[in-house]
Amino acid sequence: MLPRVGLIASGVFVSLVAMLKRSPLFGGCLVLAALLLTGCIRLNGASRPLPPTPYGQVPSTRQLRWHAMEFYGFLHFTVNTFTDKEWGYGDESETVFNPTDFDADQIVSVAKEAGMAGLILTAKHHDGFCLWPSAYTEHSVKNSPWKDGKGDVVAEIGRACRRHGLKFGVYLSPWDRNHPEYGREAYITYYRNQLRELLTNYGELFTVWFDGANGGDGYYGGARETRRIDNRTYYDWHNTWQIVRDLQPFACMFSDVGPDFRWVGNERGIAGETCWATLNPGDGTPGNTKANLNQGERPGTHWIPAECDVSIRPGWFYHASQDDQVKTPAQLLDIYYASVGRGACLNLNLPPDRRGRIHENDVRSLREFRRRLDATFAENLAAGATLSASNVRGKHRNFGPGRLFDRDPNTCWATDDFVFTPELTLELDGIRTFNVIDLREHLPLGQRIEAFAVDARVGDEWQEIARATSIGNRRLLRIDPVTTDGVRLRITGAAAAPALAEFGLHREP
Ligand code: FUL
Repeated sequence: MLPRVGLIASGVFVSLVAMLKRSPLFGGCLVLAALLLTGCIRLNGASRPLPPTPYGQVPSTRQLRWHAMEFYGFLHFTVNTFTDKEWGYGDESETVFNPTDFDADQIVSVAKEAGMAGLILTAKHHDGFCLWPSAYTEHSVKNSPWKDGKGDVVAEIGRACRRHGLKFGVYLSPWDRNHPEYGREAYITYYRNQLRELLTNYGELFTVWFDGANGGDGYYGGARETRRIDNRTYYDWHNTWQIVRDLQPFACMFSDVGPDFRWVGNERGIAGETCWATLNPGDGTPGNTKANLNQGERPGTHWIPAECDVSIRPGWFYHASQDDQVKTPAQLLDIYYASVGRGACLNLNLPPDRRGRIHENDVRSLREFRRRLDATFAENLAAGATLSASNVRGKHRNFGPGRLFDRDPNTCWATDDFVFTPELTLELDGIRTFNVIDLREHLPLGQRIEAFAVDARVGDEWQEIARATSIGNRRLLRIDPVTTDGVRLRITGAAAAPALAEFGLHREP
């Protein structure tokens, strides 16, 4: 009924404008027209409910882009690859950097085949050696024998990423064990100059990654001493971050506490069983927080979701001695479910070897990991189900449970305001066996759901098969295989009317 009233009102409005346009009273009638128009919107509005009001902190556009990536990689590559170290002292000769068969396309295509959406290269690690020919130091590829000093690893990886459709990001270690001025004001100018080079010469960056290792002993231009800095004040982070905002507005910045995404608190790739995207980072400077990085905090003052960084090998850099310690496909899957599956992004490190390629053992493991993931998520066994929800916002199909199966994170099943604990029953299109449950919240409205449970129908009874807390970008629950034709999702706790974007049931082989 109401949409028709709206249509008639719109029709009357259009004819009125056409008539009055020819009249000398047209100007004055604009006010009347505006009033009528408002009325129309209200009438139509009643039939098509507005989305729920966002709850608490919500992600920025750049953070939403980052969330959507879910899985990307790190490339740890520098003089350490050739000296067999994890942390170079800063006195390494530039001549040690000499990959014998560097192949950016091989590196990037391995990442792409593994399903990564982007790569982050260590443009400079703690040893200070630069993988691009920086104008501000001699300690770089330009003084290495590789390509007669004409090479630029940052440019080559960046271009290969673009060729293969991956996003590109850089790691620029704040700690620099080579630079003579490290610990003093002059180094900050140097660091910012380098940052500007990377932000302006290598196309769009999806991230700038600021690691948290800061100060200690080093070469420091020959001083060979220990230099301590106060991480809260030395880098003047807020002004340093501003350079990134000015030059790459869509780059998300990582440090232990953000500002755009945070460290998950361990280098094993494991997010908290409960993992909120919000945090109370204090004044926001690294080293000045007691925030719970692994689980996040709720309600938090900022939207700073977690990134799980972990290496495919024990070390971040390539060591031939670790060729037999590459994580197995099963270990990689466990990490995936404990990171992406808990609403975080997974940043998996692949260290190029001394040839400048990803080693065959790593490639083998990644391929099988990807094969199993693809097999698992190829089909959503809930997609053909008949749905009945205890509540639908405004009883309108725009917010109906059908939205859970459109593979569009921008639509959602939402409830009326103050309906916090709805239920959804799914009559599956046959008897199905599944062992993975997949949910996503509609992130632009914030993290609303605090607890949920899933039941399977066994005979005439509902039996609980899974329960968990946070969802956020994504929640994956691995369970023992369940065979049934009836499933029920119960939202058991929420801070605001739930807005769930996707729901899936899958079978992991
Ligand atoms: C840390 C560094 O000390 C490690 O070498 C590695 O780069 C890791 C990702 O970040 O802060």
